[in-house]
Amino acid sequence: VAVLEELSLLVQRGRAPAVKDKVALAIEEGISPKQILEEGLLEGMNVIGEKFKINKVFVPEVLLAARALDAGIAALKPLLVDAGVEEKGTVVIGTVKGDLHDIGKNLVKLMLEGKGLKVIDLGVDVPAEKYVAAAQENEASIICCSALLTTTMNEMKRVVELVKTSSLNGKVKVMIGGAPVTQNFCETIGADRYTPDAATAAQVALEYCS
Ligand code: B1M
Repeated sequence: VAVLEELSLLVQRGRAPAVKDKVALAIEEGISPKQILEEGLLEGMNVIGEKFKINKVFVPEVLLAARALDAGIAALKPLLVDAGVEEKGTVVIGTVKGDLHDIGKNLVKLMLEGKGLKVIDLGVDVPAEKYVAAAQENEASIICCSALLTTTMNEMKRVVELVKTSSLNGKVKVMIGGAPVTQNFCETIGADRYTPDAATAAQVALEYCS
């Protein structure tokens, strides 16, 4: 679909206001929010990710693309989140210590809210202790950890260990995700669940809460 290709290109070029307008146009054309997100917005960021890997683009371009992606996601938000749904449970979410990537985490947060779950967002660079303290304070049922770097994903192991040795043991599920995270890694560190994308994470979280 032409409008999705244009959207992907606008994300790659970091054109935040134009991305916002194009999302509105795609909605008007009747394209589903899922398609706009996956085949337009995220596709654009995938291309940038590949170019970043081979040094064809650098941090400033990636930051501009990230800002444009955020603008697009914000424009989609009303379609992804049902207003006024009753809260079904509480989830603590954050990107692990040492890691500043937050686009995936924000997307998971949006989808969780869309399922009627209350989300406590701890932001980025979150140490294991902070997840546990927040889950205790807010009587959360789930901790969601995001990591985008192979060097930071090991912090998830610390979260799992800390939960197991705290009052949360057996009460709180630890869910993990992010580009370098795998099912195998999940089993190795003893986390409760790995999900590959935001929509699946929200679905699983809802099942845990009901
Ligand atoms: Co960085 N970066 N980055 N980066 N960056 C990656 C991750 C990298 C793969 C790029 C590459 O080399 N190809 C690479 C990591 C290599 C590795 O560890 N194996 C990398 C690197 C090296 C770095 C720096 C070290 C670069 C440098 O400074 N030299 C640096 C590290 C900073 C730090 O964190 N300490 C860095 C910095 C940055 C920016 C600041 C420029 C920017 C982040 C901006 C921001 O987040 N606000 C950035 C970006 C944007 C990327 C890429 C290009 C895109 C990531 C992204 O947002 N994708 C990325 C390349 C790539 O991933 N292909 C890259 C879109 C997002 C929606 O996807 O986060 O995967 P993702 O989320 C998915 C799923 O993974 C899942 O749901 C989402 C989709 O539905 N999911 C979860 C995510 N979290 C979940 C949690 C769950 C469940 C599912 O909980 C239950």
